[in-house]
Amino acid sequence: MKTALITGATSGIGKATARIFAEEGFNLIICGRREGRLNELKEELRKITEVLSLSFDVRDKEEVFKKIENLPPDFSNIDILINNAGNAHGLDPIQDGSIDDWEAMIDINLKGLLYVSKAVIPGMIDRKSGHIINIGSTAGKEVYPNGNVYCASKHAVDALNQGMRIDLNGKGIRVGAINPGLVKTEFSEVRFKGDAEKAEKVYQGFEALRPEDIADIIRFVVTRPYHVNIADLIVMCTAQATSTIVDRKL
Ligand code: NDP
Ligand code: 8X3
Repeated sequence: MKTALITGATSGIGKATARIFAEEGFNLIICGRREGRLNELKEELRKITEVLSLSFDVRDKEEVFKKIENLPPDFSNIDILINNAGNAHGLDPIQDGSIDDWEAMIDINLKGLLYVSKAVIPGMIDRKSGHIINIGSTAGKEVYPNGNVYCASKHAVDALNQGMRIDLNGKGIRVGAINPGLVKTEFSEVRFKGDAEKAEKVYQGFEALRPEDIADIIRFVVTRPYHVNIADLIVMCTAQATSTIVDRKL
């Protein structure tokens, strides 16, 4: 049975992916900072599969390596890594942006993804098998007003997705990215620091993607035959054409 490690499994896309992977019967390592949420999800999913919860902040590199290098034997061979943990922090013009927000996005979306990947990849190389899915964004394919540093962090994920695929070529490891457009999760609440009204407005007047839509695509990607690697996928809701062109019926 395959073992999948999902970062950012306490909410949104990561949580929906954990649920869909449980249906597939995968052993799950669910990660995030909020232990209470991890425990709740573990309670729910352990009825159908084996689940281990690992609470750590992806910014804390010592913790990332300690947790991933000391997995119990039943979970230590990670077949699938979903690099999903991440968020936007703020939506300000570059001249007004908060340095704390910039650092959070670079430390979580980029450096955190690197730490987790570095902890997981050696085992995949030893076993000559593995599948890494990097959750990028349309913000990694284009830049929108005030998106500056978030877009930069996701462009970096796009570059790393390509770089990982090149460097791991011939080692039996599949690497690919899924780049969603607007998905209704806690993403905008985090971006606007808990301002629920502002967050709600992002998704007003059209039917945004749901986290389950992305999870379903991730399921498709990981269940292709071994010789098929979906290298890079952009997914938008029907109402969205680009980051800034969204057909809102307001
Ligand atoms: P959510 O806010 O719903 O989920 C974010 C997840 O990331 C949470 O589980 C959170 O867990 C985890 N996370 C955030 N910071 C850290 C950290 N420092 N250490 C460990 N885990 C962390 O957002 P989404 O589900 O929408 O986002 C998931 C991914 O999808 C992100 O990479 C995002 O950039 C990307 N994405 C989202 C889109 C959208 O429109 N929603 C579109 C395109 C891409 P916890 O707080 O418990 O640590
Ligand atoms: C999330 C999509 O457009 O809010 O990455 O940046 S967007």
